[in-house]
Amino acid sequence: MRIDVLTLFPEACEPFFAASILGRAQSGGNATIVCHNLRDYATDRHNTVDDRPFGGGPGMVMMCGPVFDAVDAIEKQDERQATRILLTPQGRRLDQAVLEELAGLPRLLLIAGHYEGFDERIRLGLAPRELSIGDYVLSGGEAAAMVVVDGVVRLLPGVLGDEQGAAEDSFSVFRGESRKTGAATPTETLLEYPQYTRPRVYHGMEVPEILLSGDHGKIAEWRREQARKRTAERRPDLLR
Ligand code: 6GU
Repeated sequence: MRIDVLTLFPEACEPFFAASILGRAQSGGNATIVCHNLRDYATDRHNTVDDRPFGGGPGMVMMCGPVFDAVDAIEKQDERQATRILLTPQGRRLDQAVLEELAGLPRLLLIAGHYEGFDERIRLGLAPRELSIGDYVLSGGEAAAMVVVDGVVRLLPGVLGDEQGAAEDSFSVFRGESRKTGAATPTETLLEYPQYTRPRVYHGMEVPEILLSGDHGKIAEWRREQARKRTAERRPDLLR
């Protein structure tokens, strides 16, 4: 998959994309992530990308020209059809199902805005999908773009070492063929079960005996019970 990120702050995004799983996904050939500076597509000598709103009011508005020109130039850099995504608090709220859908596409072009908003003709002319990462306001779309890229790339085949690595995350759907649980039960969305590693006792707190038993059937059953209990306590809304 190729992901382009159009932003006023590529220097804020690039180190994030170079680290950890995302860095490895790129060096392993699973993903190509390219940041583009919107200011490079400004057409005046001050490199202006925003202007005051017609009709008055506070703040500045992202101008059409630089965004349209950038999208045009970036899309020509690769033959794959790019799915355009505008990051905005007005967009569809991101969830795991959206990430899974995006992970199946060949190419994404994320557009991170700043200032009070985008000239409405960016929406009308470029017809992007619009995504929000939650019901709160950030000063710009960069953090949201990083969230989307992270959430998508870790789902690409071969990115997580263990093929099933993402299958039992919180918010992933438990599937009948699940290797970790081995259980053939109907699909459900649960928070993840509690995990433990060495030492067996820490500050007087012990690892549950069942996890040391070696009985993988019993362990799978315990984990599913714990996941259900945790989900019921913390996120009853997920239990339909
Ligand atoms: Cl995508 N952008 C901004 N500026 N604020 C947000 C957001 C996006 N999602 C939640 N808040």
